[in-house]
Amino acid sequence: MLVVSEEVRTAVAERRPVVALESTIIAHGLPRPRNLQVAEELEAVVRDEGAVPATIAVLDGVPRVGLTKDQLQRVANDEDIRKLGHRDLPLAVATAASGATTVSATALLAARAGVRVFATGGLGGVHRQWTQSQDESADLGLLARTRIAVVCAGVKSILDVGATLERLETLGVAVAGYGTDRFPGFYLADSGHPVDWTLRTPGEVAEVIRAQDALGGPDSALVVANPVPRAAQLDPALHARVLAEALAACEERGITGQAITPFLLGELVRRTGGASLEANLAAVRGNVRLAGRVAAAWAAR
Ligand code: PSU
Ligand code: MN
Repeated sequence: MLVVSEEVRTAVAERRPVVALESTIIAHGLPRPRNLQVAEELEAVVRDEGAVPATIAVLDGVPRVGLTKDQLQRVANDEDIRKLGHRDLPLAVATAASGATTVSATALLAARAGVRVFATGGLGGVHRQWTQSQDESADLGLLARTRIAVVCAGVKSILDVGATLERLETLGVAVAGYGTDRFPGFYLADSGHPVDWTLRTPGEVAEVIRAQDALGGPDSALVVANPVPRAAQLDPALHARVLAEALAACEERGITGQAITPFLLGELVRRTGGASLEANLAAVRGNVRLAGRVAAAWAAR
């Protein structure tokens, strides 16, 4: 039911470094045609660190871990491709649908394929206005039940970051800042919230993964929160202004459900004249590079 590319399967079997990459950011998080360039670039960054990239998506009902060039192109170019959270996977399989996988679906499929390290941009989480909408990304619940290390720039700043951190604590998901004691803010290096733990090298992250495996306990994730380099972050004042505008536009147009995150990210790109896109990409690139190094350190175990 799950097709793991030969390259990824062999690397996992031989305990060589592998990094899982999600596809929702490609299909729904970035504008075309830049998205395909970025998808290819991210795979190249993983290879540059001596690891094998495993981009994950569902094509014609087949969940795939590790895509060919043509398959990656399809994910980037198909305007009708769905957005699949983990709950959507059996529905997509049974109906032969195609979809890009979010953090939750990617983490589940990666773990099934034996991939231990995953890189993305920003995690989903608790949305502002949660008390009315009850909108909390399925990313959180899945990360509470999946043994995977996910390198991210924190959670998307469109969310209620404080509430998301509280949920991660309740759910028992380990969180550490990478080289910082501040929780990163996706487009910003600092979300304004502290983290309790700081890890400083890929080797230290690999040690935590090892300890998680050795301790056993519930299968939960490790969130490695890696800030966007300060020089590449979005201007905080601009961020605050356009985010307020985008949230108002979202409410005005009555956007709900799965469409909220892509809508807000798109509005931010438009309203910052592309500056939020550059900050997003800088964050993702940094995360993918760090994930490659962590995977390499873990493989050397
Ligand atoms: N990070 C990005 N861009 C994205 C996402 C994350 O830089 O598009 C995606 C991830 O796939 C994440 C999803 O799982 O947004 C969360 O969507 P929702 O809030 O609907 O759960
Ligand atoms: Mn949601």
